[in-house]
Amino acid sequence: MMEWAKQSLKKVEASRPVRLDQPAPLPNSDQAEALLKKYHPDYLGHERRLEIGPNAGDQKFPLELADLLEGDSPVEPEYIPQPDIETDVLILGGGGAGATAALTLEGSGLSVCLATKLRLGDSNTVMAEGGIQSALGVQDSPRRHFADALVGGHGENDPDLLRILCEQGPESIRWLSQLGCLFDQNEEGKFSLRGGGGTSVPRILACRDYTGLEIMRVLKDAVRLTGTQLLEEHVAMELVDDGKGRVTGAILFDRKAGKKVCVSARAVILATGGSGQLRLQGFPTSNHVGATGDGLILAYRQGCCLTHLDSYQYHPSGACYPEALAGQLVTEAIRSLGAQVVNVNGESFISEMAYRDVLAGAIIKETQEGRGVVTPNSKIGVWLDTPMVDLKNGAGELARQFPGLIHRFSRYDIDPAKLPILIYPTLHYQNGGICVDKECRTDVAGLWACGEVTGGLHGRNRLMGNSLLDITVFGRKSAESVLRNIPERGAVTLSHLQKFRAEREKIEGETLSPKFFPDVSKMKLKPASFEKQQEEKSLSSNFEPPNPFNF
Ligand code: MEZ
Repeated sequence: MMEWAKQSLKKVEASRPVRLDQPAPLPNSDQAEALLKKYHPDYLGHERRLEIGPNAGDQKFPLELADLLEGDSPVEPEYIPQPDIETDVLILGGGGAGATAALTLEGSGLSVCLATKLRLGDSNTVMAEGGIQSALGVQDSPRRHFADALVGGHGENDPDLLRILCEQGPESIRWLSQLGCLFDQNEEGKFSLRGGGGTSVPRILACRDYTGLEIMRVLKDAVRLTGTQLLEEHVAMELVDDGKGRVTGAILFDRKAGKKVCVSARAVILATGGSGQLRLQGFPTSNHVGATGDGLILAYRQGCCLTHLDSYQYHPSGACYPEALAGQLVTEAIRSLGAQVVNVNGESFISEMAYRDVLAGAIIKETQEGRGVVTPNSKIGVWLDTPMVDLKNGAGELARQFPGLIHRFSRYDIDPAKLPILIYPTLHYQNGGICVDKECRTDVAGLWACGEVTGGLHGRNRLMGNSLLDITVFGRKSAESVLRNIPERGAVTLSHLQKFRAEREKIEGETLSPKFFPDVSKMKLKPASFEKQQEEKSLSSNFEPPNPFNF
């Protein structure tokens, strides 16, 4: 297998004994900065300022996102919202943060409605592999966790949010365990803790390499047992307001019925997740198909400030070969157990435990300077020397710790315990997002936000495992704050949209936003019925399946 890379694979194998004894060093701060400035996609000027809305004229946004933030709503100007559903709390988003908020509200006496554009659980949460951080180790503490995350975030994390995250870590693990989440334990029955890029002590709990899937499994099962009204395949098109600046619900699009549904709510929690499927600069992504940044657009139109959205996380180890796996996550945990990052000549050029942004920059540099490995389809990457995990930890360790990885690659006749795998940075996480306070309140009354859609917590570079903790801690916080502060029911209008439309008259172009689904998925707001799809397939002689690549 991978005959085309035979020469390079020989060099990788030959250099293993030396690399085992002499791993590449971590870059110093000058080297790290130089790598970021010259090679990291955030620093290449693919961004612009906005002309309208609360962030107009200040920070820059990636071009793809800027166009959507200034786009027009798909809701027709003549539409007059009339509530079809009344609920106390409307949660938008069916991933980990939204599910956690719903569970926290259970039993409070408030009615809760959770709307998700796909199915409950379809989210970046399930894509998270390597683990969740919590200061549970003997030499660890929330302060140490705080310090590590602050350095990793380039000192730009919101200290109040970060403090809450770190302090609430142990309690969140207890909560998830009580719900039934089975974190890996050692022989003494204690949680196994792994290290990660930027953690000064082992702090990452995992469920092998499917941690997010396991967490979402228990959250999803638990939500289905609550009184939460679930609206699956309901796409959030627009938020509604009371005409005096308070959010009072949302207009959804019921994909099955093919019609709008207006929900009146006393409080709305936005938990719509990230935006990796915008595939900035043509990068592949590790994100699930719904991650198109919808919540950012809806909140921005209401007047919410956004922060740090010029900062995205490109996970250094996205799969690069075989192409069917392109962009999929190869968990950082593999690197923390010893897999090294190696170029075409079998040389280890940077410590695999460098911060994610720096490591991504170093990999891009290596490929741009001719030391990458070129696939038969002209994709380029570097090796992640996975057999080193067994060399360092004993035979069978890779398969024991990373069954998901073995399963995915074995379908293409690649055994990562025997052969290295080819990687390239993949768009993984939206570091920035909607500004929130310690209670997850946005700038606009009636609207709370939690999870990846928010910004500030992780600064400019999130550490591994802090996003699964984020959704747990702040999913709960947002719901607790709603419980304390829920307003009375208000009128349902689109007056903010009228104001936004007046402001956007100066914007050229006809972009409609949110995007809802990535172009490559060919998914539509209103899906064609199954029969119609079959009919279209048989009528069209040149029918092609969706192309999962966009780079
Ligand atoms: O938090 C993450 O992004 C994570 C755990 C990713 C991974 O490498 O597994």
